[in-house]
Amino acid sequence: MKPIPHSSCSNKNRKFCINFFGPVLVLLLLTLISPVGSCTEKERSSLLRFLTGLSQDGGLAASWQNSTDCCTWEGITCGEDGAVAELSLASRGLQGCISSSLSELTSLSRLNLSYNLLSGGLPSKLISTSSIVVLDVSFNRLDGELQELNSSLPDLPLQVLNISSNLFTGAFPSTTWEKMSSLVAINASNNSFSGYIPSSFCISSPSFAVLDLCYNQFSGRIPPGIGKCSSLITLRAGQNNIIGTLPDDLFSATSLEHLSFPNNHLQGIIDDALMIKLSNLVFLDLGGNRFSGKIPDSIGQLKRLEELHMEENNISGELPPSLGECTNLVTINLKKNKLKGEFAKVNFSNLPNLKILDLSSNYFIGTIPESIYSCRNLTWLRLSTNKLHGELTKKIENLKSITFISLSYNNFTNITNTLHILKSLRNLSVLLLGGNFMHEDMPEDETIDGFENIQGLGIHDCGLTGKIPNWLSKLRNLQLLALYNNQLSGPIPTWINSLNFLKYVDISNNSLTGEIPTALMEMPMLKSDKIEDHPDLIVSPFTVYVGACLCFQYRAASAFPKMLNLGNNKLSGVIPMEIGQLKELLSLNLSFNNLNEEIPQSISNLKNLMVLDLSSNHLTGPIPSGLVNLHFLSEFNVSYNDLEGPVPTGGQFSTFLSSSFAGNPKLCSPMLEHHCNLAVADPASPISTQQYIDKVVFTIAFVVFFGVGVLYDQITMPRYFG
Ligand SMILES: *[C@@H]1O[C@H](CO)[C@@H](O)[C@H](O)[C@H]1NC(C)=O
Ligand SMILES: *[C@@H]1O[C@H](CO)[C@@H](O)[C@H](O)[C@H]1NC(C)=O
Ligand SMILES: *[C@@H]1O[C@H](CO)[C@@H](O)[C@H](O)[C@H]1NC(C)=O
Ligand SMILES: *[C@@H]1O[C@H](CO)[C@@H](O)[C@H](O)[C@H]1NC(C)=O
Ligand SMILES: *[C@@H]1O[C@H](CO)[C@@H](O)[C@H](O)[C@H]1NC(C)=O
Ligand SMILES: *[C@@H]1O[C@H](CO)[C@@H](O)[C@H](O)[C@H]1NC(C)=O
Ligand SMILES: *[C@@H]1O[C@H](CO)[C@@H](O)[C@H](O)[C@H]1NC(C)=O
Ligand SMILES: *[C@@H]1O[C@H](CO)[C@@H](O)[C@H](O)[C@H]1NC(C)=O
Ligand SMILES: *[C@@H]1O[C@H](CO)[C@@H](O)[C@H](O)[C@H]1NC(C)=O
Ligand SMILES: *[C@@H]1O[C@H](CO)[C@@H](O)[C@H](O)[C@H]1NC(C)=O
Ligand SMILES: *[C@@H]1O[C@H](CO)[C@@H](O)[C@H](O)[C@H]1NC(C)=O
Ligand SMILES: CC(=O)N[C@H]1CO[C@H](CO)[C@@H](O)[C@@H]1O
Repeated sequence: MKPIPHSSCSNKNRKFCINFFGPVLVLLLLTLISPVGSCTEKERSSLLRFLTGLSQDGGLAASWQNSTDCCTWEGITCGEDGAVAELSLASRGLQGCISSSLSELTSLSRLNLSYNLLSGGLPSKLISTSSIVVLDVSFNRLDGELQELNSSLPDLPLQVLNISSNLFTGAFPSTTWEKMSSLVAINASNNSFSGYIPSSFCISSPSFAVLDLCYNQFSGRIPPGIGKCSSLITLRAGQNNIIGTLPDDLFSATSLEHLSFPNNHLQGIIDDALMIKLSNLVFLDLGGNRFSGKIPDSIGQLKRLEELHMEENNISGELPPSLGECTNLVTINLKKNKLKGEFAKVNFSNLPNLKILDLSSNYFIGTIPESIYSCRNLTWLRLSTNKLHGELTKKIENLKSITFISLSYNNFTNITNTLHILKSLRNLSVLLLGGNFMHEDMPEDETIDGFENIQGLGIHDCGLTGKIPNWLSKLRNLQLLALYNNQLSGPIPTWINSLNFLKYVDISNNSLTGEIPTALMEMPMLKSDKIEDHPDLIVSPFTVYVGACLCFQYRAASAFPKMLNLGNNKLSGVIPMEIGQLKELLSLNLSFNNLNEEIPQSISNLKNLMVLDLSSNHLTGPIPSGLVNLHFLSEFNVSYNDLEGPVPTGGQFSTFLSSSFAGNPKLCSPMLEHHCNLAVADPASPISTQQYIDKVVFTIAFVVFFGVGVLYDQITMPRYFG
């Protein structure tokens, strides 16, 4: 018997892999004689070498005793001949490296080490054994490059290789696959492979069915030769840097059911005559590329199609009416293209399974086709930023499952009618109507009730007149209210604190009058973070995509910033001292009002504040010095008031520009025109380490609170990109 070599874990994680017990084991094993029908001494030795290569064995050693038949060891299954056939150690918390000794198990056909913390390389001997059929090392921390196999090897039996969700780098093997005539599936997604996509398996392996290369750094074009993959069912390569067009040859892979190349740099026109060849397609995702031209008419022939994703391309022309013939459609996402014409050209009556329809940010005209109201399973309807007009009709009440409607930035009319129709949709949780109903009256009709589950309501940018209506007080589940850019007058209603979940209020740029009500200072969500038992705002439709390309478009819709924006109104009186109670606030904007007297010291209690804008009021007195203790404050504006005294120094204040303080002639600071007396002046200090840390903390916090949320995009981003 050969002495046991030191672990072959090849690269940088070597330190985990020192074989402490090797010599001892040799002695022990030499004394062993394996009983007939159980695993051989050689197998036991290979397994124990694998075990010693682990720095964390998840308790395996207790079961893997040299004295017992290894067929009884945890995770091991032997064949009828008593030889080790399967090693199944998924989710064991294993750490350390994968010893190449496993390749000596000559009957091992299935090896599953997924969901561990294994590191180092994947021994190439394991891929090239003459026994392994299924190799799954997905969800580990394996790294390094995969070597091309020696071309002199005989044909190998490997059928399934799952190396996804690791840290592999370098070029993806190409000629290696020529040795594997039984290959069925390769999943190499979620690594850092680069270079070209190979297509060699299409020639060598007639049964090749699944290739997943999503989330890597593949470049170059889609290789010719894929069309020879006559059994190919799934081809995913989203989130790479692939260029060029869809090669004609690709359309010869007529078994394809799942074709997905989102977020690459693909371009060109999708050929009508070729598209038809892929009549087995169930899932097509070409989103986030540069495709142009029209959606081919022949798409109607794809009778099995369930998901169509072509968002964020340069697709023009009208929607082909034939789309209405894809009767199995569940998802249509065509947002952010250059589609025009009437989308009523499609008869939606024949799409009973449709759940998600996103046609936002195109140039559609006309009215919402009545036929859409027959899609009883529709949960997500986004038509924002088009040129649609008209009124909703009663028939929309058929959409009992709908949870999200965005009609923002069109030219819909009759808001009273719209709200009366939509109020009965019991599952509606987000309703975005902004940028329509120009200069209509905000309905104050008490018969607007319902909206039982509404969590987010946006009726902004409408120039609506009237008051903040009382019916809003009945929306018990409201978390987010956006009424900015209207002409609403009257006071801020005192019932505001009865909405227990309200945490985002933007009523800026209206004509609201009166004082800031103290009720506002009693808003439960802004006062306390204790209220956790409410479901978080809205599921994003992107969760649906997770099952799709594995192109991880999921974005947390929670973590909405807690915000009050009352800016640009006609509010008067003082900033209530009770403002200090709103400890959860991240952003407070009271700018462009007629507020007077001093800024209450208690404002310094708002420890989470990131944005504070009190500019363009008539505030007097000093800037509260306690504000320097607000470590997250990154935007601060008190310009154009009548403040006086020195600008506080230190903390985040060392990062604010003089424009934050402009227009207060009585303020003094070394950075302002008006310098303070030497006695009070404090030379601007260089940014300290603590301040730098604060900045970093802020940046992280900012990303967390402001950088997420589909809904946040929906509500606030149109302000910036229409
Ligand atoms: C490996 O084990 C994991 C966890 O049990 C399982 O999800 C996966 O399907 C297995 N892999 C193969 C190829 O069977
Ligand atoms: C790895 O991929 C194979 C083939 O697609 C699959 O059977 C297996 O379940 C995957 N493993 C995990 C952990 O998902
Ligand atoms: C590939 O592996 C990832 C996990 O790493 C999984 O989510 C995905 O579904 C797999 N792809 C296929 C085609 O099974
Ligand atoms: C991608 O791989 C990383 C590292 O293994 C893992 O944490 C992450 O969950 C994977 N992503 C998905 C969606 O599979
Ligand atoms: C978008 O498509 C039009 C033709 O429809 C073409 O003229 C234009 O160059 C394309 N733009 C990009 C960025 O590909
Ligand atoms: C749409 O299709 C339905 C069912 O096939 C049919 O009854 C209806 O007349 C069609 N509508 C239009 C506008 O063509
Ligand atoms: C409304 O939502 C609830 C809870 O999510 C769900 O159980 C119910 O089936 C939905 N109703 C319809 C008509 O979709
Ligand atoms: C919006 O609709 C109204 C009434 O239907 C019409 O007068 C107006 O011109 C339309 N505005 C735009 C920008 O299309
Ligand atoms: C709005 O719709 C309601 C109900 O359909 C109708 O009574 C009212 O006249 C409409 N208002 C306008 C301005 O068209
Ligand atoms: C304020 O709202 C009006 C509509 O009521 C709009 O025309 C104007 O542009 C808005 N101002 C700002 C600064 O957004
Ligand atoms: C505060 O609101 C005003 C008026 O709506 C706006 O102009 C300003 O940009 C806002 N300030 C911040 C910091 O967002
Ligand atoms: C049969 C045999 O050799 N058993 C040995 C296995 O290893 C332990 C120590 O880990 C020894 O105590 C046994 O004698």
